[in-house]
Amino acid sequence: MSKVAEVLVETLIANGVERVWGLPGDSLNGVTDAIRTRPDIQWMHVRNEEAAAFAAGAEAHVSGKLAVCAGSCGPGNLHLINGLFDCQRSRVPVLAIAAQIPSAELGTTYFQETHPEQLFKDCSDYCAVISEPGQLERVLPIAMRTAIAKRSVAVIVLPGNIATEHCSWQARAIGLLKNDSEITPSCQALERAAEILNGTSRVAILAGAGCAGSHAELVAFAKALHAPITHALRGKEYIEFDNPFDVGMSGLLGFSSGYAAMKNADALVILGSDFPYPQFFPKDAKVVQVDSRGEQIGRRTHVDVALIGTVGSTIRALLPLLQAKSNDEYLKAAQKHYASARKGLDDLATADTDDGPLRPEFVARTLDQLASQDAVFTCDVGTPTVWAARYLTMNGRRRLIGSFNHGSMACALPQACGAQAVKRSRQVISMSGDGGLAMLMGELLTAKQNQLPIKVVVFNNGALAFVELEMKAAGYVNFGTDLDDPDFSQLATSCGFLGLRVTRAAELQAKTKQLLAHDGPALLDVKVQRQELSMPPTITIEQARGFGLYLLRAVLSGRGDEVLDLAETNLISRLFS
Ligand SMILES: Cc1cc2nc3c(=O)[nH]c(=O)nc-3n(C[C@H](O)[C@H](O)[C@H](O)COP(=O)(O)OP(=O)(O)OC[C@H]3O[C@@H](n4cnc5c(N)ncnc54)[C@H](O)[C@@H]3O)c2cc1C
Ligand SMILES: Cc1ncc(C[n+]2csc(CCOP(=O)(O)OP(=O)(O)O)c2C)c(N)n1
Repeated sequence: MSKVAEVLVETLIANGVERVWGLPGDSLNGVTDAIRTRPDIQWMHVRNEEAAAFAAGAEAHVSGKLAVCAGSCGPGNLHLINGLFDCQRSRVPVLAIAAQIPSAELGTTYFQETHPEQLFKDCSDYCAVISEPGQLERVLPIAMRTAIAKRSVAVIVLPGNIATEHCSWQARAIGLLKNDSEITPSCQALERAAEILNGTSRVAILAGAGCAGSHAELVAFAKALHAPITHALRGKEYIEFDNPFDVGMSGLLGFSSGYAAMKNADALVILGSDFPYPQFFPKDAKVVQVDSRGEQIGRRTHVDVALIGTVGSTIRALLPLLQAKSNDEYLKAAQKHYASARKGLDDLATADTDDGPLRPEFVARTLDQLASQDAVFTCDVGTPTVWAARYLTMNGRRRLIGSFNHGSMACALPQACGAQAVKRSRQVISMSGDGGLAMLMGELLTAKQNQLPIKVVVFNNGALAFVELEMKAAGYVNFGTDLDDPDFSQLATSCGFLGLRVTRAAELQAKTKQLLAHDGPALLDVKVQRQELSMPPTITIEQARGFGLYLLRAVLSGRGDEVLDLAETNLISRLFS
């Protein structure tokens, strides 16, 4: 008879799981020991379990398959939680094994006792406690199917003593590798949508991550409607490429053209997007929204027709109901606006500083130009998200991963590890903030130890720069945002990376090439400007007032130098022009 942990591992293997991310501890030792003896599944040792969850999420994002992470009882699995929130919000299938203290001790406030079934509730769609060996035979497949079908997180809470007991059940495949079912809305609902779309000439499309795999349908739809397409950030990798209708991302970090296209439309079609900012939606337009999960519809703006369906099949069903449109003025104007907004941002991506910190836009643009055509990019929450959104060119083969819905710092490095594990020969680049890198810096060792040849570019501005912008916008004087950083290149060198550093624009090209060509993990620490602004396409009176107040306070508090710096990086003129 096999042990529970052995059958658990056998079940994972039978369902295509190739690795488990985690960190051992006594309650988990039965599981790690079962992995140790199997050549067909890998233990991916991390330095912090939070990274295990981020890595598993990125693995699932790139592979489209179920990924697994594990933590020991109490603090071990508590560390998983932040990363699991990210997996759940990004809708990637992840199974977490949360080891638990011996079952006989439960309820006694035993050493490391926590209640994962409560703690993991909010970051998962399924969480079950195993209280006897036979239970896992049904619970494990349910957990795996839930994670795959809902593209979400499922958690199994497994006491260490049960993992090492014997059981009589066998591993088997669950018959579901990914959720690729298609849903088509009813004819009546489609007709109501067509009526709206046929009745107006100014239609805009807001497209999101739900358009993955439906690029051809999306472009055909926009063509039929003469509609500009603005996208939400998570849709960037699926929408922007080979798309003459794309007018840029919307949102505070987006393009004014994306904002205008949506705001001035008479009808808006939302396709597979949960774009979270209500103030960017048009007030009076008719709205048709397509989402495979009905409960997502209408969460951000009013909706006239709700179509519960997958994007591709819904468009295929809707297209024959649309009347040909003759007027393409709205589209043309939006495309023109996009060209000028794009140029405005391109103009910022220059090496105009001979000495001293580089423009981060220039760093991102250089990376974009030198990276391979199938590179996977990960980016930290903070200004690296801005540079990735604006300066990376997607082409249908490149991928972009970040903590876009959960918004957690420090995601980029562990996500790079997760993406790299899927294919070691693929180029994987982490666009890290100096704050973000420092937060999970131990994961450099994870990359080295697991032979993951990731490339890390540190946008080193010596600050929590995104927060500084937020503080400025709200009228606060910067406080608590300085970072006393090490030389990350030296630090990376001592971790077994190739460590490189750039402090002048003239060095960037050669060092980036060296970074990307290195056969192994490598890190490039780039000194970038601290005050570079991620200019929003629309600034509210309140925000403008906030900046004014910031300047006043800065002067009053004797920080005139900083105001001068701000002026030099053109913040003021760009804001108020
Ligand atoms: C610092 C920071 C700044 C940001 N600034 C911006 C910004 O300026 N602009 C911006 O856009 N984002 C920004 N974001 C990201 C933002 O928070 C959201 O993550 C993003 O807008 C959501 O993108 P989405 O709608 O494509 O993806 P999701 O929120 O994941 O929504 C996808 C939707 O598609 C549905 N779906 C999935 N598959 C299908 C299918 N096959 N058919 C139909 N429906 C499907 C899902 O149910 C879901 O409702 C920022 C994030 C950070 C961290
Ligand atoms: C775990 C976590 N803590 C705090 C925040 C709030 N926050 C958002 S961006 C940011 C600054 C990130 O700094 P850094 O990684 O250096 O990037 P920068 O913006 O400076 O380029 C902070 C603190 C967060 N999103 N996540």
